[in-house]
Amino acid sequence: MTKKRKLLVTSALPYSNGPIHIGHIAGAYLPADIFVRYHRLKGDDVVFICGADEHGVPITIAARKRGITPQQLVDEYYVLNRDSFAGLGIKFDNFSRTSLLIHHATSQEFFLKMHRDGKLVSKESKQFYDEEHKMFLADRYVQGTCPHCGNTNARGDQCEKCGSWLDPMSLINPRSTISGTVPVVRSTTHWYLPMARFQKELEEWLATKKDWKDNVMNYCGGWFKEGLGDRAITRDLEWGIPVPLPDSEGKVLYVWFDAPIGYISATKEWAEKIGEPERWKDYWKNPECEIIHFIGKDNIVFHAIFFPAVLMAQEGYNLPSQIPANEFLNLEGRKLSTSRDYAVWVPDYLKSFAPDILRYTLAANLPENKDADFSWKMLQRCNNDELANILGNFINRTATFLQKYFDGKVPENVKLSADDEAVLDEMRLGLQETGDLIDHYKNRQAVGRAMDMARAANRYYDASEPWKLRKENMERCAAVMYTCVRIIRALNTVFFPFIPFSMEELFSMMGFEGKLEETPWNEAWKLEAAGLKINEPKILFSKLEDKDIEPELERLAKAVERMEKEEAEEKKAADEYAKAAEEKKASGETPEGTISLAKISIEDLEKIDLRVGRILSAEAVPKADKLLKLQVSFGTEERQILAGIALYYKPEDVIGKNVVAVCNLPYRKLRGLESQGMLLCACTEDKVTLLTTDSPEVGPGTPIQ
Ligand code: B3M
Ligand code: ZN
Repeated sequence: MTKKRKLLVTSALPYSNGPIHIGHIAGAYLPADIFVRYHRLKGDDVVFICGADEHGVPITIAARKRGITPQQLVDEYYVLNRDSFAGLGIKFDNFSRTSLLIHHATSQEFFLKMHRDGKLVSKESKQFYDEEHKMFLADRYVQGTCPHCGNTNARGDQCEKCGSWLDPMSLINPRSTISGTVPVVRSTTHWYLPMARFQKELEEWLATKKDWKDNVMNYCGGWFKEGLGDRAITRDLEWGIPVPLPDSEGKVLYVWFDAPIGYISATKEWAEKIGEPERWKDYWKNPECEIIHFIGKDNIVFHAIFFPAVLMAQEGYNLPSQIPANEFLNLEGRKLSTSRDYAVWVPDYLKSFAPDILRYTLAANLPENKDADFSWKMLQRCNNDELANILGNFINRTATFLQKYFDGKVPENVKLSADDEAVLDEMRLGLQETGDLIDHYKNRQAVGRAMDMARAANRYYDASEPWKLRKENMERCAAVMYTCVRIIRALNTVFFPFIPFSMEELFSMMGFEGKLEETPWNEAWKLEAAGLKINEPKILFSKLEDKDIEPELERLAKAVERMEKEEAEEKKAADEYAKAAEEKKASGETPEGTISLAKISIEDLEKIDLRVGRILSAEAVPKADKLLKLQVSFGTEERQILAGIALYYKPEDVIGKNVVAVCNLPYRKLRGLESQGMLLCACTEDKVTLLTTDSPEVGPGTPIQ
């Protein structure tokens, strides 16, 4: 008898700002549910935890767009998403919420312990601020023109067009995506977790994980190589868990700090619900328990590095035993896009189709080791060619035959032949091998192995020819039909983790005894069936016609049309930008002494952010005789500017001068040094003169109009 395992299984907490789609299901929910159902049948002690992630900026923005409060928004999605999971048979022991008091208290406790133990540092930084909405802007809420490729919709953290990583301050014409206004720069102070202090312990711990997936290990290796930095764990926002320290008004815990702690508070809530409030410790603080986080690959760093560091900074908590992270699921050959409504949403799906078809199709095509593709044709094929034609066919032919010729009663006192024994042995082996595959997060193979059992069952049926035996050898016929029911009993169990709804139906149709959910996995092939009376056979899987999936294909085709149009528009804008830059370069400079005839609009002029700056320091740049490296203050901010004036000015000549700078040019590199602006100079053939002002009223940062 193998030892029973104690497992705490979690699925990533979905954000409560939108419905669930098939990409979510394939990433973190279906694989976890299959795993949990299997381990329950094995007799292991499993608690399956999830909950809604109800904090974070996207939630406040979505609520604002709809003109409702964040609480109203998360209340709505809590119900919708909980029901989507239930509708698909993803059966958590608790689907909690991070807006609950128990979660706020637990997260604050974690923060306070780290603060008390001196594990946190506070730092001041500069960030864009939206004056209209009175909020600091996370990098991705600033948009502007990419300084590298001219994409006019580059986000502050990254340009999706050219892939460059950006500093939001380097965007040309930055604008707040929330209000559309031009953000200002402000300083703010936050608490950081200095991850470098945990790096050694994390690396040593991860080095012991020999059976973790490559994607997880590779990502972690990459981050370690780069070196872990400080991570801010607080934010300036109104919605979230308040920082539990004096003078922290308007500051909340960063959503990625509190969300993983949600696994713990959700377990606490579960323990309270079952009336054993201390039971959560049996999973989180008992080293015998294995904690398994099912997630999508975009969440790896938070589960394999960040959250473990937070746990290390507490006391006596278990670290995860496994993080089976999945890759992404594409749809009909394209990336899913929630903002462009290119997805299959679970509530929509459930209106027209049975949950098991999606569960089966996704399980058979999970993005376990590489991105995978889902298509409606694939769903139709999985249903028609496999569920209906193989599994359903075997069940159906057995049940109708029994009904017709045995009055629905499973024969008793039969004598099994070597062939009967052999097929039952294949069921034994199939259960064992399918189980091992599930246990090793190989669901694609596991589904295939289970379907092979159904194929073997059909082969056995065909080879035994019960329709002939009925006339020639009734005794053999009875033995074959008895064996077929035993096979169905095994298939019933082996398919239960994948397609639980149909298997529940099958179980009651066959009149099996006990409870399907309590069948011991390893024994399902040897359970007695003689004498059972089966109920009226019914078709478990009906065929999907082309017309059933056509509306779905049409909807996606429309979304593709929309996306292609938008992409073309973005490309056009970028091309125009590139062309304009090219022309500017080709036209050369206006000859000295003549005033340019080309007119620009007042709007063009207003685009240039000219400001007074004070030169704080200056030094020569080695091996660049024309350049001076200057530190220039603009009041709220300091910048490094490289100016081509070294032939005319010595560093000490310019320190303390108030100059005029163009502040919204893209940052650029000169001799490997970044220049974050350009100083205005009067240029003649033999001299470059810095424009300065000595008016006492104009301090650094004053705009010039
Ligand atoms: N809500 C991100 C996501 O849904 C995030 C997961 C939290 S897990 C602690 O992808
Ligand atoms: Zn770019």
